[in-house]
Amino acid sequence: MLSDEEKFRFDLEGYLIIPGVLSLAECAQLSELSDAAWPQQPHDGAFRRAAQVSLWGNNFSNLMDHPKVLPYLIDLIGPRARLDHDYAIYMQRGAPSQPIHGGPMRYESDHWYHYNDGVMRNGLMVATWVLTDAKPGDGGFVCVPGSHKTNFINLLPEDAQSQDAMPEYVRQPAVNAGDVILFTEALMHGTRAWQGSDERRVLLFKYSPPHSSWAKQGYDLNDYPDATAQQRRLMAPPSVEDHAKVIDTKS
Ligand SMILES: O=C(O)CCC(=O)C(=O)O
Repeated sequence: MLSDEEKFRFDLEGYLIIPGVLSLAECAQLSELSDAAWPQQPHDGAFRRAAQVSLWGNNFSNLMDHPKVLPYLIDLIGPRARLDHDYAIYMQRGAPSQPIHGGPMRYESDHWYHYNDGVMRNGLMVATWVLTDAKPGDGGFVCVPGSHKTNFINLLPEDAQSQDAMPEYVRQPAVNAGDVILFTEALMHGTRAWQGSDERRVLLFKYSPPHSSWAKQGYDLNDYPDATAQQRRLMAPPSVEDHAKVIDTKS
């Protein structure tokens, strides 16, 4: 559940950092397990991306409804939130930038942020599990704070969008291993070239409201024999009528 200050910040900036959700030992364990599940290949470049890390074992799939993060997602998406897709981004020093994208309803109908009568709601949302530190200037996740409410999405200069320039309104939040970055895809955001000395390692779990799906294909529950009832509700296909509440809540 968001505190009053977190509500203020999310509404103001379109993202939040939940500090220290995982311990350093848990981050190291996830990192080690990921090396076994997704070993680096000789032809891999400095930027690596892997789909569906939730299939790498229960340590990964259990992140989808982590008790410290799920209540935030329910507050921001609603009680019938669904897990849409998940993946990893690993970047070595010199890995290139990915342009700034997202923003409210530019091309994608599920990128939105609404506020009404005390309630915040979002389309596609992201929980980024940070396994390694990103210090100021290292790169990685960048965003334009407040742009989830912009009326001038098309006026972001091209060099800022491509990240050839970094105007002061583009921010790279510093994060520590174990933090979770929560952001709405209505926020303009991207990936900045990695300058850190260690490999950047993040796991991204993306969530949708009950009626929408960004992914082409949803989760096959047969792939998750150990999934709990709550995780099954979370991975259920999109439906307004049919998508059950993930956790029991009166809202
Ligand atoms: O953390 C990052 O590198 C940004 C990922 C991204 O652009 C996205 O989730 O759409």
